[in-house]
Amino acid sequence: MKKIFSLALAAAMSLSLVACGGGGNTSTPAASNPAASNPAASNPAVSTPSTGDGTLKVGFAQVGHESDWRTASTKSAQDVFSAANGYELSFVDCDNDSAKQLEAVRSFIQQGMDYIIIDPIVATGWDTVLTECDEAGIPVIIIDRTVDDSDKYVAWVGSDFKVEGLACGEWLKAYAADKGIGEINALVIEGSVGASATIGRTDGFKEIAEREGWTILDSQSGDFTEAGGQEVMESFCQSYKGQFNVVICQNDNEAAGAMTAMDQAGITYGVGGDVILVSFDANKPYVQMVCDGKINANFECNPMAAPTVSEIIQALEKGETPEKEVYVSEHWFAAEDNVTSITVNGEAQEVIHATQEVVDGRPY
Ligand code: GZL
Repeated sequence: MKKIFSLALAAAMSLSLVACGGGGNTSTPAASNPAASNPAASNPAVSTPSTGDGTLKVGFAQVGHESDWRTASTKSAQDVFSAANGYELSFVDCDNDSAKQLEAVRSFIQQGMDYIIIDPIVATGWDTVLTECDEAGIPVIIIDRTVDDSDKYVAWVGSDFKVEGLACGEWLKAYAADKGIGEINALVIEGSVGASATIGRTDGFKEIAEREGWTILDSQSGDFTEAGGQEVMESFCQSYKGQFNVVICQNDNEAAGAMTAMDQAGITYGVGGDVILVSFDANKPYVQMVCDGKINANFECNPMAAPTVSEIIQALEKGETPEKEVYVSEHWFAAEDNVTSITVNGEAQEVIHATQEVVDGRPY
C-alpha cells in the first residue's frame, strides 16, 4: 500500500495526522485522484446535503464493540459527527458480523446518506456493495482496517498494521540482545481472522522472526477480545508451559486475558518475569500496565480517525480531492529504557519509555 501523506490535507487536519515522531508512520507527499476510482465523488460539491438544511447525513458501519480500542474509535466518531458539528450520524454496531455490516451499508444507501463511513470487519467481499454506493453517488470513506478487494472509496484513514508488526519484531530483537536472551520461542494471540489488522501484525512479526531465526511455537486467534485472549492463553499454557519466553498479543484486551491465564498457571511475565509480554493498541490503561512493568512493550494503533474523516468530508463538500490514503500518527511504548530507538523499513523510530508522566499525558 503506497503511503501518501497530504501536505495540504495535513495542514487542515493538524489534529489527527501523522507527526512523524515516536514510531509513527511517515510517508512522502504524492498526488492521487480518488475521484477516478469513485466517480460519484468526482464532483461532490454538487451533492447538496440530503437534509436540505445543510446538515450532512453520515452513516457509520462500525466493526462492533469487542475492545477498548473499538470503544475509543466509536466515541471519537460520535463526538465528531454531532449535530453541533453539522452532522446527523446514523451509527450501526455490526457486532463483528460481516453480513450485518453489508446490510448496514445497504440500509445507508436506502436512507440516502450523504456519506458512508466503514470500518471493515474483514478485508474482502466489498466490491459489490461499494459499487452500489458508487452507483448511488454516495462517497465512501474507509477507516482503520482496509478493504483489499475494491478501490471504490474516496479515502482510507488508518494505520500501517505491517509496520506495527515489524516494529514489534525490531523492538524484541533489540531488547533480547540487550538482555542477553539468545533464543526466542514465541506464542502469538492473533486478532480477528481476516481482519487487515491481524494480517498486517502477523506478517510483520513473522518477517522479523524468520529473519532472526526465532521459533513461533503457535499462533491462534483470540478475536481481539479478553475472553478470547484468556481462552487461547489457557490452551497455550497447557500445551507449551516451560517452552515459551515471549507472548505477542495483537491487542490490549487479548493481553488482559493472557495475563489472567498466566497468573492462573503460575507463569510470570513482564519486567523481571519469565515471559516477555507484548501488546498492540496502547490504550491508556494498558500503557499504565507498561509503566507498571506488567507489559514489556505496547505498539499503538491510533483509534482517532474521525477528526481526519470530518476534514476529508469538508474538503469534498468544497469540491476538493482528498488523498486516497492518510495515516494516523502512532507511538511505541516500552517498560524499560534499554531500547530507545529501532529501525523499521529503513526509518529510525522512537521507542518511548512509559514513565508515569508519559501515561498521564496519553489522550486515550
Ligand atoms: C486495529 C483495529 C483492531 C484493534 C483491536 O486498527 O481494527 O480492532 O487493534 C480492535 O483492538 O478490536
